[in-house]
Amino acid sequence: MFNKILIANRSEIACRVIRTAKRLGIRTVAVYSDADASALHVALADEAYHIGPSPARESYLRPELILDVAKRSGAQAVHPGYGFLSENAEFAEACAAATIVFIGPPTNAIRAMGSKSAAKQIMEDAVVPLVPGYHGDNQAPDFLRDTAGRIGYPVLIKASAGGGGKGMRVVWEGATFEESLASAKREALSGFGDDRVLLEKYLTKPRHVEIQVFADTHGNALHLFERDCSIQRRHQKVLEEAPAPGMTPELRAKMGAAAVAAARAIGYVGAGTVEFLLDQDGSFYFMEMNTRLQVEHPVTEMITGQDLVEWQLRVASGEPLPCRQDELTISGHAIEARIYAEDPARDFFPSIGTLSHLRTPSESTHVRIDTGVRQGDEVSINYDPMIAKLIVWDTDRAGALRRLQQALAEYQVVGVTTNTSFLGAVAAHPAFAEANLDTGFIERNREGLFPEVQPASDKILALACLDVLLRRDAEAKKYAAFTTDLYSPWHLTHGWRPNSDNHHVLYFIDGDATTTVTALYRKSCFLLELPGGQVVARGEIDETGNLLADLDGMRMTATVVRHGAELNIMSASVTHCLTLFDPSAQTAEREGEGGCLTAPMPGKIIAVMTEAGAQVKRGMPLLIMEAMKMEHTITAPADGMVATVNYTVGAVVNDGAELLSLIPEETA
Ligand code: MV4
Repeated sequence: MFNKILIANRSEIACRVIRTAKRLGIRTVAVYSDADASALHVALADEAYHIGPSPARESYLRPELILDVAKRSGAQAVHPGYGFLSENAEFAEACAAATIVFIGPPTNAIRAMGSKSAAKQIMEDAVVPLVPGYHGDNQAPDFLRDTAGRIGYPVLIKASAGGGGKGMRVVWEGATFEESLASAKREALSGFGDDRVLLEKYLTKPRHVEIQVFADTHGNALHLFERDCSIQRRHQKVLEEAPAPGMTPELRAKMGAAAVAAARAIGYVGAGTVEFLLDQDGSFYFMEMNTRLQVEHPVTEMITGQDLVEWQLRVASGEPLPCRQDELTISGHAIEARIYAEDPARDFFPSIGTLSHLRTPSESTHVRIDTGVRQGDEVSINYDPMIAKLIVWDTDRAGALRRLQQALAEYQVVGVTTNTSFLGAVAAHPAFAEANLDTGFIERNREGLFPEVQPASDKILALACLDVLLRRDAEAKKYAAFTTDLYSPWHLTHGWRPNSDNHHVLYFIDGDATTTVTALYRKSCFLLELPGGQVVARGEIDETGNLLADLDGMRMTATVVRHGAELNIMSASVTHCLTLFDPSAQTAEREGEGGCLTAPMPGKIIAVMTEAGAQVKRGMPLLIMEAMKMEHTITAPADGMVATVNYTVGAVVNDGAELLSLIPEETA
């Protein structure tokens, strides 16, 4: 077994490999780019070496930089993780040339699986089931068109050098074959530098079921059962689970045997995954083989109780497989959700920023979190925006699904937008609960997975108000404690006024809407006037910052996290973001501000008291707008000359609209 290994990766997979290495008493060497200088994987490793600038092509994808660190650190082996150099045959050869063990398969196996058509030929010879089709060298358009006719439409054209769905074309009828072929070849040439294609019968509602295989250097090979990865979006896996729903022992044995035969056919060593398309009639067909540890390997670990990274380390150091096939069993059901910093409402565009608040569900035998980030970390554009993998386990699928929904609801992230609500919608969808799975799941159930963002409920507004008011009280008490005049009426925050009903008015901007809540102070509680009526609210903020609330006698816990003027209210499975608008702060902000004057919120212009060219003095009223049932007077922030007046009485303006512009005196 190795004494020291280098992990040529970052984030969650690097942390995950380090965790197993530490448990086995193996010293670990991390590598990091500029952007990862304070990353978790660097902190966890025994040693860490800077390898270059943030872009992966200048750091993690540079074989010579990785090898240099391996030599300098005395690492005996390199674990590539997944992605990056994990399926780079040249890197694996360079490791061998430097007598450093590449923890992965032999390079010829990597190369053999690198070409779809070559892989299919190997599988055909090994009697592994293939989709009916053609993957030969004859690429003449006429021949391919005739072949497609013999296969029978619909037919799928795939780039031989492609993968992950790139360069695929579905052809529904012969009339469109030639143009689809030409288009697929063009895309293959530009994408992979190789325009060869193969043809397959197109399966209209397949599942993606993959088999985990493992082989050692002593001729042993086995499988660790299957994973269903059908829930994908644009060929990116979203949710994965093991075992596959509805799998029978007979089908499992057949698919497992086919996967092991595939591994043996290429002299495989180490962890590998054989991907199949499983048709509705129970037929299965080889799709491709991945020569690395997969992102989703934890669901296999959770149902078998095996540590696949430990298996990798043992096999790479020459040990035999830790188990025989008949010693492996399935216990329970596991589901993995990939938590990403991306915005489903913006077509899953990556969301970059600082993880200003990060609170995760507690880990247990039922909940595992593989992550590479900590609160305060930056999610940068340089890498895949995965925040974590949330893996849950229970004795059956329904139990695992409940655990998943609960854990997703407890996963709190502020500072970037995440896909947790989308994942929760998938997990809560009846079709998912019924295991009605296939690769078209997300497209087919789209409208149920992207619910319209609803306005804040009265409950959310009440929680936000309670948090604001309780924090203001706490702030005031803290301030009062530092003054000599402990009993000054100015320290009181309960809003008491002689001859009036003491109250606070809170303004919230909720998407495009604005909501006003009046909070009346009562003995030991607040009476909140919400859109849906009055609520008696009381509560406290505990030492962890949680809000313990009582709304009309209904008790609940919530977390309200500030991010600038934003309030992120998280309670049970609901997360809502409101912006607290403080008119006094807005005016204060303008004190020193020269230049243009913008609308503090959406509203309507009801009076204009100036004109372009007018000389004005600081504080002079220039314009009045009405918003949230109130009048807001926009005053001159400084002495100067009005340059432009951009709206007339009656105009409706958006938040931030430039109402007028001013040339301050010193520049006038
Ligand atoms: C297919 C198929 C239907 N019929 N082949 C997508 C990328 C690569 N993994 C192979 N893929 C497919 N090949 C035939 N003959 C449907 C897909 C497919 C898919 C497969 C697995 C997981 C997600 C998918 C999403 C779209 C299409």
